Amino acid sequence: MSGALSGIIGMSMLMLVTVLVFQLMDIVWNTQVHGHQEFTQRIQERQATAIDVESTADTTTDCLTYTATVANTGDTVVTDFTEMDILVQYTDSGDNQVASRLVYTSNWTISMSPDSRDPNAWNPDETATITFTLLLALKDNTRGTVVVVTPQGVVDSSYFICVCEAGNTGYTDALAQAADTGGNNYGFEVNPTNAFSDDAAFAENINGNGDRHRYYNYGLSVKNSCGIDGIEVRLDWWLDALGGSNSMDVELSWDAGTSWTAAKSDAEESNTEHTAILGGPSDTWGRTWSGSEFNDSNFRLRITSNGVGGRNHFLDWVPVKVYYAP
Ligand SMILES: [Ca+2]
Ligand SMILES: [Ca+2]
Ligand SMILES: [Ca+2]
Ligand SMILES: [Ca+2]
Repeated sequence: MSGALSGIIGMSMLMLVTVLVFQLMDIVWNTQVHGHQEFTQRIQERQATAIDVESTADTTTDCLTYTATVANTGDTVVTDFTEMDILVQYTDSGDNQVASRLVYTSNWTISMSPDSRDPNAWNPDETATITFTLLLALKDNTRGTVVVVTPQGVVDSSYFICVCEAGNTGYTDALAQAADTGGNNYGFEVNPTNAFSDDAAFAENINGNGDRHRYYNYGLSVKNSCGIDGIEVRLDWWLDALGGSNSMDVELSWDAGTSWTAAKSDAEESNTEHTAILGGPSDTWGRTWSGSEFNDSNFRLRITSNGVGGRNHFLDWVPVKVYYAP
């Protein structure tokens, strides 16, 4: 009896084990099939993905922030940018060799143009602008490498450079002003901010011979690896009436108004607006400048209204243009 019972129990156990083994095999098989399908899908996605880093450009003169223009030349969409990698390799301004992975949103951002399909997703035939910021600036006159890796593991790379290219800032407008000492100490006492732009509105210095006024915060941005070839200042100005040997002087400061260049003067008198150009593409106003001396914390421009006879001096615009070259 006990022998028969143990036989039945043995058979039951065997059947149970067999069922469990088959179930386990089924699970393993399904997992393998599923994994294989996923793997195949990833291979196919990867084969369908292609990008092309078409160009890079520095967006600031400090060689710190760059843009990479990257075309989606494949057939897949990138939606999750946290799965993308932006890798950079370069020599920084402290002469350190850097190889780092930049962090999405902290160190790099992406935008698509045109972004006509699926807003904020990077579709085939859309070009992405990737803006990336280095932890420390790229060394002057060197180039670094940026590598773009898609979530599918597809890679393209390009160089980015910190090299001065000859050019000029174009006429830039002041965004700040203040009366200086001299004359009646009020400078252009009426609407001084009207000299920020070329238009019908103008600043007025009333009966103020010898009055001085500062214009600054020009937002001039010149790489330190550039040499300064020339500085041009434009004065659009006139008088209320002729007579009295009137003129307008301009001086420039590179250290926030502590030191000044020798003045350049326009002595053309007119009672309607005329344009005077002081300095020019190859006139450095008597000194050697560095790029950083044009930034807003350093560069200042000072105007002096000269004359006798109590004339009013009117000023429409006083922009600055800086010429630079390697
Ligand atoms: Ca899109
Ligand atoms: Ca005045
Ligand atoms: Ca004008
Ligand atoms: Ca104006």
